[in-house]
Amino acid sequence: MTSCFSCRLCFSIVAGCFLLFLPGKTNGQTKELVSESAQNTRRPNILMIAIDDLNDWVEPLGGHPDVKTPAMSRLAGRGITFTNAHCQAPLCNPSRTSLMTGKRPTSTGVYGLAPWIRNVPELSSLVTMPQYFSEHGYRTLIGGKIYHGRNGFRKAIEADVWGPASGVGAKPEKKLIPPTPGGNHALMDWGTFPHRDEDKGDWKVASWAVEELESMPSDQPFFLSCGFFLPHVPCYATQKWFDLYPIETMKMPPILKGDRDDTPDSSWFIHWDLPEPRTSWLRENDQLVPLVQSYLACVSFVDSQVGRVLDALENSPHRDNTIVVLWSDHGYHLGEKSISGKNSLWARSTRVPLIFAGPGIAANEQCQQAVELLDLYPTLAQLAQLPEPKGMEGISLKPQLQQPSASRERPAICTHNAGNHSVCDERWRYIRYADGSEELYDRDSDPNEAKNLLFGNQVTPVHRQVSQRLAAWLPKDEKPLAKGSGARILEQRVDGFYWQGKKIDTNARIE
Ligand SMILES: [Ca+2]
Ligand SMILES: [Ca+2]
Repeated sequence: MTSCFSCRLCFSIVAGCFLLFLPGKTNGQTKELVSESAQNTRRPNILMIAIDDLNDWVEPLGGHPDVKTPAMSRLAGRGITFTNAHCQAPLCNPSRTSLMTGKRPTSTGVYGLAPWIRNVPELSSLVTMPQYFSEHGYRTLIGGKIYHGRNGFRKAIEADVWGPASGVGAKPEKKLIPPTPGGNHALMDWGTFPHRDEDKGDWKVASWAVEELESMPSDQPFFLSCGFFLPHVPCYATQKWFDLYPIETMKMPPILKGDRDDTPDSSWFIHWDLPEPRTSWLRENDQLVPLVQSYLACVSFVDSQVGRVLDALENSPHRDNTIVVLWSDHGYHLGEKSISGKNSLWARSTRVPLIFAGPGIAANEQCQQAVELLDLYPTLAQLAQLPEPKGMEGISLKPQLQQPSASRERPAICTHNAGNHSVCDERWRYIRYADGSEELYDRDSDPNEAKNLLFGNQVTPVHRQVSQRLAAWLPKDEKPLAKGSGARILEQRVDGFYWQGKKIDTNARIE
């Protein structure tokens, strides 16, 4: 599938023989170790690069015609780009929880920015991806934003080595934009101010990853997770990155008038009241263009940090035996469909960069099959020739990494709070909300998902048939909210919908 910027312009990854079972040193569970270090040295290393809130505005996905991401293009040239990859939740905590545990939000009940799995008795013993690799003899390292916020930060059970926490780094003395609705949230800011790239949080995370790659012990395979914070708001970058995107020539995203006239009320309920400004506020305050420019500047800056880490890998003894995987936790709206931010079930929120490179992976290829971030855990385990992890809900991408045209049956599912899901295959996106309302988009002819084919009374039998086929994949037996859930929680109760514990008054919609 090719992403289009507008209707008019189309911009276009065998285990050894002897296993010893030794007491685990990190998490109290049995630790399975390969007896010979020679076995370990044959296993590939994993370098996982995570980027926060990065939508498809990267060169390998062509989501914005002007975007400059040479490092991600270089990685794509060495590997496979999944052009139809989707997050399992359009929000940091549930998306990352899903990816790192291999379970859907509907299987854990983690839908909001809280809880952290270790705080929930029935989830606390879930084996995360780094833990699984640690159990199999890997040295695990986590730096920057892998889990949401400071979840698990510096906890020995999560990783052997911890790098810096994620963070903005240098900040202006006060916000650069006018006070934003909903409490003038400190993160809702963007623009440039005098500072140095070296003073940014992501620079420090990249520097840590570079140092670890340069000094990595060679007698043990590693799983290095390096998580960048930008282009998450606040979108601050130094002037040089803004200079890449002169306002006079910068293209704006397709913001279609009346685009939500054919979307149900529930499409508003799932992002009822957010600190991220609506498009109307951005326009009234002359902030739409500055936001787009700031986001692009931050994407290019973070790409340069990806480049520093890739350079370090390529200059290291590990270059030929390391699988690199790059992903973002979800996308981002920059004015499309009347909103900025995430928390929607459309492509702008669900479509994410997903690139694999390394030994055994085809170079410079694209895979158009619908895939899920949930697939990472079983994929990386299989690529490392580890036993199949238990309880995985994703499906290994190894067939596609060897042959990009290898077909997959299952579509990609994204969930935002219980009962609200989108289901994507190679062509269509079907959405069903908790109240039963629906949307269907033909992404071949309508890449911006503008025309809801289930709106009105003229639904064709073909569109009804496609909807029913995709609806059959909707999650069943959805778990209720996990203990301690909070932030961006939508609940359906007997007397209506509640956003963060407050009843939704449909007359008070903020557009
Ligand atoms: Ca995020
Ligand atoms: Ca529309």
